[in-house]
Amino acid sequence: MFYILIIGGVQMSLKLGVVGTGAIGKDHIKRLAFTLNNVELIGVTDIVEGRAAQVLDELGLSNVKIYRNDIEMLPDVDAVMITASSVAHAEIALHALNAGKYVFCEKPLATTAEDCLKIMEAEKKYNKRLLQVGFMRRYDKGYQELKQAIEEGVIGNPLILHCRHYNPVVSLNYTTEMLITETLIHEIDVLHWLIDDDYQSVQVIYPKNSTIAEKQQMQDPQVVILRTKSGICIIVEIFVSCQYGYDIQCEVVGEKGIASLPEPTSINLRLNGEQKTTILMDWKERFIEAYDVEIQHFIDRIVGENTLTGPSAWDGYIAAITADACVNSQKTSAIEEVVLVDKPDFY
Ligand code: ISE
Repeated sequence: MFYILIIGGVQMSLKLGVVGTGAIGKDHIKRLAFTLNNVELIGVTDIVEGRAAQVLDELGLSNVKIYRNDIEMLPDVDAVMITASSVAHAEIALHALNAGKYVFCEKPLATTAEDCLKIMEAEKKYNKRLLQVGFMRRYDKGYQELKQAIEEGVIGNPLILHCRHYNPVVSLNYTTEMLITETLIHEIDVLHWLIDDDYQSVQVIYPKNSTIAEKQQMQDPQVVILRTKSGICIIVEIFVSCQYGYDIQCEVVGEKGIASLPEPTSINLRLNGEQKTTILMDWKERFIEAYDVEIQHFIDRIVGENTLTGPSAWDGYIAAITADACVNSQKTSAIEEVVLVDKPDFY
């Protein structure tokens, strides 16, 4: 939906361009064009020949301009949304920041901690936040309710977290490492935000491999144990070929009770001698509202306040360093420390 706000005679609508039109790119293009307010989708670009045109055609958006690359798009936009493949995130983010543009970067911010630091340096020059990372779970109503219950002390101090991130299936190019860098990365971000604590160490354990994973030559499932600075123990099961559905669970055991992430609502059917509810299969459906709220928040903060408050480049850096420690542990089977640089005052 495209509304133009007129405040004091000034036109307030964010001119935005999208870099990358794969699965999540297409999804975001759709919400930018048809659902979100105060934003004008100026153009898109994709490194894959013909893909941008095909996506725009499928969505009935043939009036949106296709640029040859992100650099060509920059002069025409106020903000860039990065939904390209993860390895390209850092370069595109740096182009945009160096041109003084706002950036919404899908997770992960970059594939190396070093690139995250470069991005933080580029942003710091402006003395205000210009970049938000697409950690959408923080905008999910369920996680927000869980955080509120913890903060209100409903279950007492958190001691243990049991979490599950299961996908029915993943693309054939998925690797053992990607279970951490593309999948666990969401838990890495949302859990330290949830309990307001920092990670001290991590360890990855391999249970028996699934036969599907064996064919894809990856290790799946994996169990990740994260310990926080205050001593909370977090156990996350990652299983990306579980077949039965997209299943996200988070249970917080406190000193006097347990709080769990609410299940997505679905009717309960009693029929033909069975009782059943639906489990979603598609991750884009599970967090559909969170994505809308997250990106609307990004737009509104820029249009209204001229700065950002969502997940920052520092959060992207924490995720990258913690993911690196997990990937090391995949290789060593040992407990690996999470060592961060000092947090810049800016963040
Ligand atoms: C996928 O890579 C994502 O980024 C989604 O946000 C996540 O929910 C999904 O499980 C991942 O496979």
